[in-house]
Amino acid sequence: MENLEIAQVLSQMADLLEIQDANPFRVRAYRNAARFVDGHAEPMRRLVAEESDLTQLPGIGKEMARHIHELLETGGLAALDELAETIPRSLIDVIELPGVGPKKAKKLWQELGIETVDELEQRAESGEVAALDGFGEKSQQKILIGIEQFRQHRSRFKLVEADLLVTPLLEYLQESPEIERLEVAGSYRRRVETVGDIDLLAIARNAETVMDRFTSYSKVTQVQLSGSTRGRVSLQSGLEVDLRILTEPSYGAGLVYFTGSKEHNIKLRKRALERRLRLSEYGVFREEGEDQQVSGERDPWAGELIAGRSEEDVYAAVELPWIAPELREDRGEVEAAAKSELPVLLELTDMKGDLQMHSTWSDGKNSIEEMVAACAARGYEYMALTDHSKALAMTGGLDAKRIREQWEEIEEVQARHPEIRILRSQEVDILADGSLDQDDDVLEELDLVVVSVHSRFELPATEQTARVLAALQHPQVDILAHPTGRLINRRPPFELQLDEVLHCAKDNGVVVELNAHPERLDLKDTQLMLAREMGLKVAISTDAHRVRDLDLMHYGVEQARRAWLSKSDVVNALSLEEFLKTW
Ligand code: DGT
Ligand code: CA
Ligand code: CA
Ligand code: ZN
Repeated sequence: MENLEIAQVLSQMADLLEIQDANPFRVRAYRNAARFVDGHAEPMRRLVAEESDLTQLPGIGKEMARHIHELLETGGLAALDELAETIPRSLIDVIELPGVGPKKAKKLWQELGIETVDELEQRAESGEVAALDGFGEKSQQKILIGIEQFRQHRSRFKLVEADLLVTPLLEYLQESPEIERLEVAGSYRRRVETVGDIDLLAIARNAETVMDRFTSYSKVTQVQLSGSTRGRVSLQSGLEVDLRILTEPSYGAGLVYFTGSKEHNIKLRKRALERRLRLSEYGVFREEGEDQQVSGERDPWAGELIAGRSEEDVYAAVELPWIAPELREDRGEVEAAAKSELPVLLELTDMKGDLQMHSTWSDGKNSIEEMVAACAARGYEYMALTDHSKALAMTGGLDAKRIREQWEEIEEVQARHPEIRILRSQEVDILADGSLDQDDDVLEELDLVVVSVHSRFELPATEQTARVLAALQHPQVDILAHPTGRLINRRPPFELQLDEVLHCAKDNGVVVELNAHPERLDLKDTQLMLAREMGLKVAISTDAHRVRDLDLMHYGVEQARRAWLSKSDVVNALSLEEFLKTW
């Protein structure tokens, strides 16, 4: 059991005791102990293994020390189980809602029988909470807002949302002259499609000033922890942010550790042990003549520090080249690195064109001219205009007649923009029977045919797969767009036998899309890895519906890197000349 988990149990004890009207000193003892344990760098399990006297620690008395021992030995706490017999555990969530707290939670429970957040929401919506003595309209409203935040906070944030929330926080912290270094680690640095929380690492001239600045950021709604080297806050959005202040000799090791993933870290630690070294968040240590297996439970600074300042040093100490954060998922990267077989990963600057975007001819917000000028300004050699086909009537999708009219406008714009090649294209709907929503003679005249599913998501897997396979076998089809139809945190992928689809694409010379839009990222990383292993080519496209969406390309590139893709795996990393030869 880790310190954080121990702290959580102690703080739950405090919550339930408060409802029980226990002695306030006792409640405070639990809260203090929880705060101390959570902020303490050394794991309690190590202290207990060394038989240290826990009561020597600040805030830990005899009872708390007994509890910690019990938690570490049994994984549970009898005292908490006992309390939970008379008070429902689910009240803990209710207590922690903004605007509730132990006193009000108790009243809601005793007078209205409310035990869960869901029940509280129902009763607040029906107005029963406002009618309670000591509550009123205002307080009921505040509770409903609190519940909404609670829900958001329970789900993971899309990477793009995290970017929007983290960027201003970083700017705000950077303004402090006390900050020498500041970086985001964790899943955010690995560019995982969603993040649970944000992990900031810093080197500070004065840790206390930096911690104060962090906890007084205007978007902070709750300071969960504010210690000398670690702080944790919740923002208005529900996003939680950790700040850890590290020392220079350990910074690289801390960056490796807190970037994770946990599974990657475990592999690195194992390599260190095999070399009679100890790898931790503080550095790589050599301990002469000791059994490394047990030394993990000793002083974290024991032995000679041989690396820690930079990530490169840490990897080099375990005889590895530096590994890009996007690869650190224990998907074979450590083994590949050891054999010098890591791929040269795709970079944003490798991208030579964007192969899916919409204009005002269908549901886009900008004209062809505006989209073309914007693509040229981004240094692209080519771009494909892929307005929708007529089945998507609400988008103003184009039938055969209108798309021919569009080609006239494309020709005019092309004449004004010789610096970029405009490809005539369309995002053609795959109809329910697998046929395409455009006339064959039009398809033949297009430079690039992109197909996708936009309807009948509910078809059973066999039918959905047959539908897509039929489309892939059409001789004019070039790219299968957003193959699974998922919207992150909003709509699950439709049922599909993806391996069959990928094989069929390969057999028919069809490229699969990685839709770079951060709501889609479809295919996702593990699926792209399958495509790569099969030798299938990938197109990375923004699906822009306005000029500024063109800048979402980096999300696609990051996801591609997570799937180990190189420049050579991606069709729109080819020069115009090479690109035209592939179709
Ligand atoms: P998230 O926040 O759920 O999106 O995912 P992460 O990867 O950011 O995870 P988080 O925030 O819990 O921890 C940040 C990093 O710290 C994690 O990637 C690896 C490291 N870490 C955390 N707990 C452990 C642990 O128990 N063992 C090891 N080896 N590493 C850990
Ligand atoms: Ca995290
Ligand atoms: Ca974290
Ligand atoms: Zn569209």
